[in-house]
Amino acid sequence: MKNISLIVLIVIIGCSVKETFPPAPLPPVPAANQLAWHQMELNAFVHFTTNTFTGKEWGYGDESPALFNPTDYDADQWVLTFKEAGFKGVILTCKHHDGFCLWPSAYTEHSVKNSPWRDGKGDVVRDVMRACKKYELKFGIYLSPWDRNHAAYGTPAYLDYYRNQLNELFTAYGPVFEMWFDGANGGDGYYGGKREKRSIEGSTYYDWPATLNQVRELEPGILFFSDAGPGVRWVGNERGVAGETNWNTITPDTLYAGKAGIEALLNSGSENGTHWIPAEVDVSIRKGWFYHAEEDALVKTPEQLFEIYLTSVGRGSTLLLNIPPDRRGRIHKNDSTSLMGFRALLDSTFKTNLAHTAAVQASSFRGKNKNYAATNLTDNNPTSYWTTDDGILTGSIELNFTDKNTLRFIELQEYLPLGQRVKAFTVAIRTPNGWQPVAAGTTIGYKRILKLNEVTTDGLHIEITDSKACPVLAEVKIY
Ligand code: FUL
Repeated sequence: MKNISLIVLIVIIGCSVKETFPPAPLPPVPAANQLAWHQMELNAFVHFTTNTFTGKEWGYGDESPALFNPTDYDADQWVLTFKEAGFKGVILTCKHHDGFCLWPSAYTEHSVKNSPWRDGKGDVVRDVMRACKKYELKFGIYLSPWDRNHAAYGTPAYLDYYRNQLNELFTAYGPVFEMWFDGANGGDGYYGGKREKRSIEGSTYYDWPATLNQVRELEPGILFFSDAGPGVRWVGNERGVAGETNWNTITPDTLYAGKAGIEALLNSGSENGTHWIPAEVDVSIRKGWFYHAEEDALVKTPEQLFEIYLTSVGRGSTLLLNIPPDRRGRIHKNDSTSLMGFRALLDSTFKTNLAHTAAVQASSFRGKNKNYAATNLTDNNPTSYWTTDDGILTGSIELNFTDKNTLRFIELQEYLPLGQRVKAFTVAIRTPNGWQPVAAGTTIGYKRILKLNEVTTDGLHIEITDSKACPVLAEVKIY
């Protein structure tokens, strides 16, 4: 009899111990550098080249380096402006499609070394990298694969040139957190004076795997952005809008930079994608990517930037906002004023997290173990989480406030080290007539923000209605 009780006891303990193991990761999961990238949320993009002085968006490649001559250049001013606006990284167009290099490359004459600026001794890449170190932002590199200046573009010899430049950049400058390859592949250009159209086979010409391996040797933690990743994918538009459904997962086999017609897929990712390749939202604060004085009145307002924040960061992406320096080599005051207004809007909107003041409970939590209880959702600690037993794919969370509050936003976060799971959720508020739905969403990912349109209530009900595996939520915030 005693033995039987002992066995029963061991079985009971065994069961409860088993259930309190954390959920197994649901592959694919993010790598450490991707997780760090998610947490950055806001990065600045800087487009600067001879286009700034010619008024073009895509230089033909025949622009004289003598055109590049900023009159009051100050890279520290750019980076400090970005820092004050809350940006965590900067990606610089070291070379855009026109081929002009913002550093004195040993492999071409088409660079700052042949410009009158600083008597040919200037180096924008070095200055931005140093300013990033000074102000503690991460530094990233854009090196256009398409080069309308280079005579060898379209032949294998150009690949040597491109790779030599990568070696140069990744040896002399760094650390580099992200490397950007855009999808503009081939077309007409100067090409060393030939002035012709050159087409390339986008899926094979660049032999990306070899190039990426070369860069990885020099910068093991690097994240590569392109339409297809492998580190970060394009979001499929340049309007600042990630998919309302936004999976960080996608199957990259059939993707390559520049492939036509993949925008919708890139925008939403795929629920059962084989790789973790989150979407990055690139958009310009102006109409164009480069500074043009005639667009001074078209700088996006703080309110427009705030809406873009909601459709990018608020949909689980990272926002890469382009802010181009002007002909002086400074961020124009219209842009910096707008950025500071944007910052002020973010700070005031997301200042008081009302979830802290609420009592929180869930329909169930894993193994009835407090390590996984709903209180983890409101502890402002993104490393603790609420989750359910394996096989439980739904669950509800209720927040009860002592007083009525007017609610404008709800922010949810999944615990990404265990993979992206939630497929659908709803939000309701308590009213005298029972629970009234006020919002609904599909994916959550790193962060999901939904508008609540100033509803007044003392209770909120979140229902996870579908999930790929037991839901694992890190935070719920209410503003
Ligand atoms: C595109 C380029 O063609 C644009 O000029 C800009 O650099 C944008 C960010 O990427 O592919």
